[in-house]
Amino acid sequence: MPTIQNQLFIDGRFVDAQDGATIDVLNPHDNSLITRVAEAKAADVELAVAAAERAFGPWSRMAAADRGRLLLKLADRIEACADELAHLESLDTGHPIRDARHIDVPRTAACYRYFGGMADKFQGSVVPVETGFLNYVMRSPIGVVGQIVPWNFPLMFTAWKMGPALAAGNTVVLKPSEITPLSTLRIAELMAEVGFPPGAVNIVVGYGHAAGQALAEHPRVGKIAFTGSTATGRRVVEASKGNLKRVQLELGGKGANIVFEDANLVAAVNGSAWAIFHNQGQACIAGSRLIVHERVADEFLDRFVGLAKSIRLGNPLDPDTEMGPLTSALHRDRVLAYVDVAREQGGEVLSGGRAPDAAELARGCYVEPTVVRARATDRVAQEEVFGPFVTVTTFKDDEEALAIANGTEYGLGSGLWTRDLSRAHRFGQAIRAGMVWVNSYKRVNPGSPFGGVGQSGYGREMGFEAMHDYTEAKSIWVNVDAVIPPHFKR
Ligand code: TXE
Repeated sequence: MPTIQNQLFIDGRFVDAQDGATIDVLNPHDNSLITRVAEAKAADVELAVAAAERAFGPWSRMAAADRGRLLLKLADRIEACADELAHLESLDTGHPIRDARHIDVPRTAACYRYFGGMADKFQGSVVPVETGFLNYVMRSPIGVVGQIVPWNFPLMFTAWKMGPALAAGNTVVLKPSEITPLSTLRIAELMAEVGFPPGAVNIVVGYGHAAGQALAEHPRVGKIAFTGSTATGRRVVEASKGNLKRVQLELGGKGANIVFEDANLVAAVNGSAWAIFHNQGQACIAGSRLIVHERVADEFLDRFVGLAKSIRLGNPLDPDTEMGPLTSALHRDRVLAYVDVAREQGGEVLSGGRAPDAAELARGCYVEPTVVRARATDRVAQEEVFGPFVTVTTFKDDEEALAIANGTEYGLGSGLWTRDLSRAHRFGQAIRAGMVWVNSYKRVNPGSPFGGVGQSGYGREMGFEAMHDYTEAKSIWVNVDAVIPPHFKR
């Protein structure tokens, strides 16, 4: 069994909430209680911010290479605990254990390692200004940053947020989702073990309306980085305005995934199934809108629906399981309600659309892989369902494909399948999105910027972009040997 931490992590110590409140953490496989975790409210967030403020001076002045070394040590420690962390993530979120072990944990370690290496390589610049002056631009940390993480990829998303923030010299108060706090608390424990100083990282588990709101409003938090729904993102922007804190938003998506008539259909079918059904479709970049050329639609759908029906649902801790439960019962109900919405608007359910029959899954949050034929303007093709639910729409020509792809308010991830090189580049540039994958889908790497446009948010995680987003440019002018005549002559 993995180590389960169930207290808040403030100033280098695990502590109860000041009012003793707790949150039940459930296993989505059967809705049984895993543990009760301390619930932070505004007073606990205040303690965490104060600890992060005290830690900021020493942490930001520490040699960048030393901050980097701690992140590298953390990456090593995560790899040493890979089985345990995978188990914990799988138990808490419902990720199939094979994915948690071979995707979430390695990507988490890789992210901390990338930013550990980045810490002493991210640098400012010298500007060639007028004679007699030296002007250099430093990248200074912002200070205390607040980070709010959702429940779909807790282990990975905390790495995406904490890695660059810490490498750049900020201190962190992070609020995991109240639904899935366990891997984040374990990471905090590993951080303490490898030598992160008290206060550099603080974890306040709590509800959005209380702890999340307090963090977003906090007058001494310099930046808030948020991943979650577009509606909550708007509330975060509203809450942040008191001290004009910087805001970075990674919000919803409605990923277009276009299959052209010249695509390698075998690759397109497999890639499209990964695009939507990995993590039960609970991914902001999920390829949730399949847009298929009408000439290949029948053959494509025949194979794709066959594959969807064959996916093995089961207890996420079983190594043979390919798809686990959704992460909460509330969310399962939300996803299943969209099946009715699809039918009401004339959509045709080609597979799934219901909870599985198997008795051993009856108490869990399971939904069968669901494929729905819908029009591009239907609600299910416009709103983020965030489940194993994909709409299929056909098109006649490139112009129509692009109009459908760009026909939502979102702009996060999207993919296209074609053998035509110039079309691949043309669409890569024309699709309104933060990321486009050609003959592939959902590739991420700590070096490559991740984020969206439109209602998918702004700012970028990972890569140099993230380091920019976690620092301020500070311009310093030094008069080396300039003689400046007096401006006001007396
Ligand atoms: O998200 P919320 P929910 C989308 C997806 C899903 C929908 C609703 O479509 O169906 O959102 O999920 C914290 N101030 N995504 O309701 O509310 C909350 O505690 C500050 C997309 O779970 O956005 C949690 O830590 N924080 C997505 C985090 O926000 C607040 C990931 C996300 O919760 C808050 C998850 C408040 N007022 C859902 N209210 C993605 N982009 O990957 C809540 N929170």
